[in-house]
Amino acid sequence: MNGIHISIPVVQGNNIPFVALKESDVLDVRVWVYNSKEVRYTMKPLIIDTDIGVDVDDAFALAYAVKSGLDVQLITTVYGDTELRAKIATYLVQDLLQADIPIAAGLEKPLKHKLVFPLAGHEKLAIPSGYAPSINANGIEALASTIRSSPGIEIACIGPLTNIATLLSTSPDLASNIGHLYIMGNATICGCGEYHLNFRAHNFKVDPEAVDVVFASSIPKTLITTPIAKQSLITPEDIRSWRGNSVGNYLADTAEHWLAFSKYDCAFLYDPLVIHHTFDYDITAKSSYHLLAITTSAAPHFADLFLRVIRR
Ligand SMILES: [Ca+2]
Repeated sequence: MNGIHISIPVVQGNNIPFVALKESDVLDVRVWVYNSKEVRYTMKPLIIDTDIGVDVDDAFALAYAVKSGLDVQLITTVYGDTELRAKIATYLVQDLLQADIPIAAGLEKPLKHKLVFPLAGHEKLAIPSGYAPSINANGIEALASTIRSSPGIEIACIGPLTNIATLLSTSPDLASNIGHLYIMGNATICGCGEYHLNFRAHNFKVDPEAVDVVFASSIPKTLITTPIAKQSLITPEDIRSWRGNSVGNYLADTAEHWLAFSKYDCAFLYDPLVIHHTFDYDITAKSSYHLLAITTSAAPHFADLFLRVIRR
């Protein structure tokens, strides 16, 4: 903080879970309060690499990042129809949330796998008919230039790891510029101080070679695991409670399309929990293995926090 001490006002209440304060280039501190717990963090540049479109949790994650005031410098899309995914992200982030964040479409095909699961069909309902924003089709180049210009930048990897693996393979010098990778996936922790990555997790299963590249890198990583993330969920009643404004209506519509398709009676907050780790790392406990930490405990109050932020 460059030796400057500033007293930061804190507001606590059901509808105001945190207060943001931003002053000049020497202070960029946010204070986030939940009950008596106070979390202070400095703003850090962040990239979000997402497969927004089928499961609604990516849309939740982008809304959660923007509504939390994070310094998101780039959003890239990955896997399958990345142009449609980029259009969905553009509509949500730039049109509805009014956030000036660049968005670029990344790679459609896994490194080696021939099979790409098709979209479910309800994704096109997430953008208005005829919506045709200009899309930057070179996500890898956008990743490289953003990382190069922002040493220490962190990446929330909430889709398959194809883009990140390709970046590390084609521009290995950029690995030292990446401060941390927060990865949604799965692993089994063994009793002998070891772990095994679990390739049944969707993000790992569809591009296992990309997982190998990313996990072989020297970048510090946190793996948010499926069983831990799955313990934070919201109900159809929670979703209906968002209605009343354009963003809330959009998220509710999109979530209801997903629930109708998936036949689930709740929506799991996998990807929002990944985003939350980027500014409140202790939301879960973890086991550490050199450069990798793997979540081991649930975050029982996270769904409540998420709902409060989305309702702001
Ligand atoms: Ca995702």
